[in-house]
Amino acid sequence: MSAKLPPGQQVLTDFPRFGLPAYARLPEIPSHAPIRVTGETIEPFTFELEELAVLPRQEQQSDHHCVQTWSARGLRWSGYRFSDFYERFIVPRLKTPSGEPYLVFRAWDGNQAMLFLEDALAADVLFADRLDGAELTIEHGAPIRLVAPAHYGYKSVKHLSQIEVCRDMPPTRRLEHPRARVAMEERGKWLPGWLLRRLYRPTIAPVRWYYRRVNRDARSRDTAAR
Ligand SMILES: Nc1nc2c(c(=O)[nH]1)N[C@H]1C(S)=C(S)[C@@H](COP(=O)(O)O)O[C@H]1N2
Ligand SMILES: [Mo]
Repeated sequence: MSAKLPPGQQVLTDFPRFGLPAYARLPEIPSHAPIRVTGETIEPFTFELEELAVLPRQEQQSDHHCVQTWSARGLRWSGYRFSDFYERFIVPRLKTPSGEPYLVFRAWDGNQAMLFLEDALAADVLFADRLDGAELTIEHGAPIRLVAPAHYGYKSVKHLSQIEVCRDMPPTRRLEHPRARVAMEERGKWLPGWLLRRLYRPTIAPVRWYYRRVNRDARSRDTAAR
């Protein structure tokens, strides 16, 4: 967490559940939800979430910067460093000693994002299972989400289901910038950050409204069905 906000961001006092409209509905997560790790140059494996407990627990306070220009400051995450996971779980299964330069993180709701391995190994990239002193809720990415504070929020994939290790740069999705570094205002791959911030800012309120509405309607339908 730094004192100054990155370029083009404004502070929100809350931390809304947020994303593309397609992912507004809370996803159905299987009650047993191990994470699969795949890739041409590793021995694929699946790990149970409980296995992460062999790694040292990491507490961290960091800011979340959504590409749509809102920031939530001082979030207290708890979980495991991705770099510790990488050393312990992935490195021993690599068929190439140097490892591959790209990773894709996929989620139970169908969302995904790629990260350069170099960026994913930063000390503040976590697999988080706790937020602000409580177990991570489904709204914020349970059972496990990625937290990559130096990158726009869309790289912090919620509800992790799969990780792929890639030799070639995987295709980025729609508006995704390959690195999306907040400090460099790498908001998107087509248009410059200073322009995108103007286009994105007016979309915050409608997305918040839609996210609240979709889940309120879903909850009342569930209650009616019971
Ligand atoms: N699986 C998944 N991860 C996701 C998203 C999503 O829709 N699905 N949205 C991304 C975006 S755009 C942002 S800003 C953050 C929002 O996290 P929050 O809903 O916990 O606030 O999650 C990111 N990770
Ligand atoms: Mo976002």
